[in-house]
Amino acid sequence: MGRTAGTYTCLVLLVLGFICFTSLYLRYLTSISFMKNLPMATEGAPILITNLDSTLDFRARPAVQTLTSWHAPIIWELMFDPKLYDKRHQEGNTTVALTVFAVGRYLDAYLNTFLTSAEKHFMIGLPVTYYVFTDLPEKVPKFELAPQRDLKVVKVQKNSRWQDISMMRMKTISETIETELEGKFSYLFCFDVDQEFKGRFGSEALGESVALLHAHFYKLPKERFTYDKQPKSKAYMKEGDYYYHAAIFGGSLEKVKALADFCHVSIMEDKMNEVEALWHDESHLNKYFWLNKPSRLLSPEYCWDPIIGDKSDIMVTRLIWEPKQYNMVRTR
Ligand code: 5GW
Ligand code: MN
Repeated sequence: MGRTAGTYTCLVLLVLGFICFTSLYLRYLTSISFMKNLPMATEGAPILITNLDSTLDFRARPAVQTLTSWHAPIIWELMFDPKLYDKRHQEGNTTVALTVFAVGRYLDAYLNTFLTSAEKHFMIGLPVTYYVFTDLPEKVPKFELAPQRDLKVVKVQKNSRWQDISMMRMKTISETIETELEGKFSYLFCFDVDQEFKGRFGSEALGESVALLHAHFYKLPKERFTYDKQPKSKAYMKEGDYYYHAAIFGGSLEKVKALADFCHVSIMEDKMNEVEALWHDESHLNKYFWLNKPSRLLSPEYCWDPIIGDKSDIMVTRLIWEPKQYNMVRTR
């Protein structure tokens, strides 16, 4: 009797062990096949950072898409190990520049909140330089920046049409990369000012060419994407992959310059042809990312509009849209 029970237990343990082993092995195999599909590191990227994305867990968020058809990761909370990303970027001496425009009334309305909150949440642990573009340099608030963080103010002209304030950012960004930034930074991020950081916006967001999924569109069918539909415009698109939000884009300096140049040249051509894209610079940005696929996508956790009722996919709000101030409304 005792012997039979012993043999039986032994058998059950063996079977359990086998099941455990096979499932672990299968998991390992699938993770390897995921890795094979990941974008290859480009030349020049520090070796330490090269294989970081092979640590991403693409199954951490079953309810949302975490990989594009061209194998770019879409970054959501739980997919990445923040400490590991920070450590590797620190070891690789990654440096980050951030551009933000605060022209006219937008300076008083938004800049202070944007910068104060960025000091708490944006790329903490890495050297960061803010570039603030404004027509009112003397009105930029004085800041106590954390060590390794710097702020530069660049004076720009104020365009009279609001569409031009927004669109001409592309020209200024391109020129600034060429004259100021090239060679000094590993990555550049460009932000709208009317937003507030609320949670970690860290090194997991860094990549060669980074686009943001628009919070209002990421769940909608493609037919509802508001691409430009005028064949006369350079931004005209028949079809696309996603609807990207122009409030945040980034990447290597080279890639951001290519994007900014593309958008600026397209905007100028449209002006010559007396056409203006539906959503201005954002329409051109969407066209650029359709023709030049981003290597990394940020989920709407990286730029959320609190007005949206369905928050079921949003585990962390890292950055939120500020409410529009009504003394500045226009037809958008
Ligand atoms: C002002 C009135 C209407 C539209 C834009 C402006 C405006 C934009 C401005 O007066 N000053 C300014 O610095 N901007 C910059 O352009 C800000 O960085 C702003 O975040 C960015 C885009 O304009 P937004 O934020 O009003 O556009 P949406 O797409 O968020 O509505
Ligand atoms: Mn905005």
